[in-house]
Amino acid sequence: MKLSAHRRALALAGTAVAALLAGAVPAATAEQATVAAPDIPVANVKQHLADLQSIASANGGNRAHGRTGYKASIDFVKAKLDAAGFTTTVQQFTYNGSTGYNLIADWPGGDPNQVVMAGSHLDSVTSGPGINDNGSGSAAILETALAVSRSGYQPTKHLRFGWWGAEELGLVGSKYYVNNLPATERAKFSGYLNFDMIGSPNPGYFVYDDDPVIEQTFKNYFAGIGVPTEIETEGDGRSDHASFKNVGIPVGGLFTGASRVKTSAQVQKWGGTATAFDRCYHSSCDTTSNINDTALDRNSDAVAHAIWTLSGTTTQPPGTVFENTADVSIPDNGSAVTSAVTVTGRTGNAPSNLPVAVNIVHTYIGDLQVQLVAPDGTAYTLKAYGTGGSADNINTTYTVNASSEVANGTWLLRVQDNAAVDTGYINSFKLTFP
Ligand code: DTR
Ligand code: CA
Ligand code: ZN
Ligand code: ZN
Repeated sequence: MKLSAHRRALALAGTAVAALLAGAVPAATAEQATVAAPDIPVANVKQHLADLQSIASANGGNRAHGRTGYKASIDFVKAKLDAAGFTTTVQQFTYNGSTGYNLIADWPGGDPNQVVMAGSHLDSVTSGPGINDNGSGSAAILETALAVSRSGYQPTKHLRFGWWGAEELGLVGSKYYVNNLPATERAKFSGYLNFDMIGSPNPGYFVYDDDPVIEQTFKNYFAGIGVPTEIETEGDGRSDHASFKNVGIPVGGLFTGASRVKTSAQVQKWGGTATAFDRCYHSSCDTTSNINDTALDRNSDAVAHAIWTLSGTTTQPPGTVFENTADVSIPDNGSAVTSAVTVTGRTGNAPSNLPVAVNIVHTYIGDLQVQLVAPDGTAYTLKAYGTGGSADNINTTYTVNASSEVANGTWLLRVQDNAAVDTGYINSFKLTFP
């Protein structure tokens, strides 16, 4: 159907003006709400463990300090965090004649004078791949960090994550990090949360008995899911939290047990067997089959609960709308046209469920290809050419997994009419950030 001359003139004018009008139509943000921790998908955590297993298998069977498998592990974790909008730093140190690496990842925003940090050692012993010790902790905090990005969480306090080198040789990496923190920086820490072995195959649920607020935060989580916990009694000095505790930073953490044997009373409490919590501790059998999925899931969710709770639930401008309502004429069987919105004021990446509201007036939508183009140029096809047949108009909200895209920037709705006769125009294009 041909547009009337009047409508067409408006539409053409709209095309020219569209680029100028591109931009957000700020919505009235809803009442500021608090934000609860999301569930951490244990499947995602297990995928990270599978990837770490592959790294070990490709590097002599381990991920130990000074070996190629460790640096490959650092590079693997760093790449995911960079893609998710974190500010990452690799800190080098030397120990036993080999170069070691710590990976630090800061989530932009939050009060820089109140730092909440979660950490895990990423190195294994030389005798095995170290999937429970300590791929489990490393993968859980990695997935929690990715969940922060996916949700666009904006905590009151500043979030920082750390993956330590050479813990197995004596907390070397975390000591190096803390020792190189000026006293002024140490004073900014609200707390450090340590996760070393949190997926043991015959698990116990242990909470470090250090800072009372952190301890209670973890206890509350497990009480909420009906899982009894015990105080970790052998933990002092046995993992990276000791490096932070030694300089007066409040610490806490979780542990599911190593070579110690589960008592019969603990079997009654948690199930399992009266054998070692992890019979593969520091052994070659510490592989992806050396993980209890339920323990890994519960502890990953506890990590997220503590991070969200201790960083101060804060406001998230829900329902922030970026919309362009300028009409843009679509040339019949012609080149693609675009409508643009410029997203500002967001931190990190777009969500995995980004609503894209599209309104196109057209008399044969089968002619149209409709795409969302992210600020970096990545195109997401919302509607393929040839679909929709002779129906009129598109008035649909599509959901796009845009979690790999940085939120801020200019997003385009790109439309092309690929068949003659029928034509139309873009009426509006709207992105809604949660
Ligand atoms: N030293 C840790 C394992 C370990 C043993 N006991 C505890 C208590 C709390 C945390 C960790 C541990 C390692 O081998 O990496
Ligand atoms: Ca979960
Ligand atoms: Zn160990
Ligand atoms: Zn460990």
